[in-house]
Amino acid sequence: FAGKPIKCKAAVAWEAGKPLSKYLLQGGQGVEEIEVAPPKAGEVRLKVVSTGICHTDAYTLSGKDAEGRFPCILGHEGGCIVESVGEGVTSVKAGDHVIPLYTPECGQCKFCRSGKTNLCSAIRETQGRGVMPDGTTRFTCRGKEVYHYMGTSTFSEYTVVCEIACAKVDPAARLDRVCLLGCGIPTGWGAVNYTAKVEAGATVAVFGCGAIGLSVIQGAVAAKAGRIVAIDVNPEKFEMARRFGATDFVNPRDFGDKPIQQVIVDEYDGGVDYSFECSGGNVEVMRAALECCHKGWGTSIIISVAASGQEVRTRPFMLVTGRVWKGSAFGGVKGRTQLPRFVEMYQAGQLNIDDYVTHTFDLADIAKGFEAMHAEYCIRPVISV
Ligand code: AHE
Ligand code: ZN
Repeated sequence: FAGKPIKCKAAVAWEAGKPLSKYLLQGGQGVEEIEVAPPKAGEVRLKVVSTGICHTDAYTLSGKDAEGRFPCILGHEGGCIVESVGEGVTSVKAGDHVIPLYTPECGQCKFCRSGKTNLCSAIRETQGRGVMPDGTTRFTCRGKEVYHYMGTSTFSEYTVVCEIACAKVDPAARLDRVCLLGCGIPTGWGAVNYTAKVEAGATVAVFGCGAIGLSVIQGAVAAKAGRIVAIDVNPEKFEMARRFGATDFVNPRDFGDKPIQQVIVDEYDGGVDYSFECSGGNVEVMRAALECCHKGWGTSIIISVAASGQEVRTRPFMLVTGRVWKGSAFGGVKGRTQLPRFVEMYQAGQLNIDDYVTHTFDLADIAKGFEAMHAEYCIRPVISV
């Protein structure tokens, strides 16, 4: 196929606020046929083997994402194999196993050279507009241009991404597992170890025990944190949190009207050393996470994505008296240089990925994956593409 368009199946999100299923069911088929153009210079065409579904995909589909553009192909947790490469691409070749990165790593922009952040700026602007760096898309469906999403678009049998957005990983690793390293797991683990730099013995509070919260817990165990406090209004989540290494469990609903920040300050000797907000974008939880931190040094990391227009608040006194508010994207992880190590940890049994996979579906049934995410208990649906 190299150099030629590929016809393949994909889940196309035609319109914001409409369930994917409505369109997937058109014509009685679960998915639609699209055409994927060959990669241009600096680009790589990938065969997607597996993909996770993240709440951010549902968020964008809902229409709340200021950057959502339709029609598009969603998906950003991919386990892929390079099909062909465009002109000038040297760091990957056909057959390599890669995880696409929504936070790429060019190594040359001001951000990459700063050594202070993983937020590469090389292609961020076009990525946010759903196009490749030359301003065009590689997808067409029913004669219409279809936009890319987060520079990854993994809900398709084939996708095109930039070379700088390819993390090459050990081909021995299961792609139906390491696909989850495309977002949720490094986001939580990295927030602990790269953004907060949690030290041994520290007390850590985790608000929300979904995929990100569990990854924070794993990261805190790796950092040898002392007490790891799992907080969730759904006590069903505590069993898995315990399995991942949480030591304490708090359900805010058990304390009546008492604000959860007050509960934590009272129970944990003035508050925690670090807190992580993995609530799925609830700005009141973000506030509670900051305010449950210990006076003088407690640091809170915002991880989840709040709907555009939402704002966080606290009394400035909370910061004046030494609490620190931070946030990070993709856990501060530099994908091309640091993601291969996550795969090694998984292969060595030092990073749990298997337990996240609570549901599996074929691409044609991806709508069921979206439904499962909002069902009672689901950490991650993984789609076999
Ligand atoms: N487009 C959204 C913002 C979305 C957002 O914050 N995305 C996170 C990743 S979510 C992964 O599930 C992120 O990494 N952001 C950094 C960046 O550069 O976008 C909006 O509200 O406009
Ligand atoms: Zn995500």
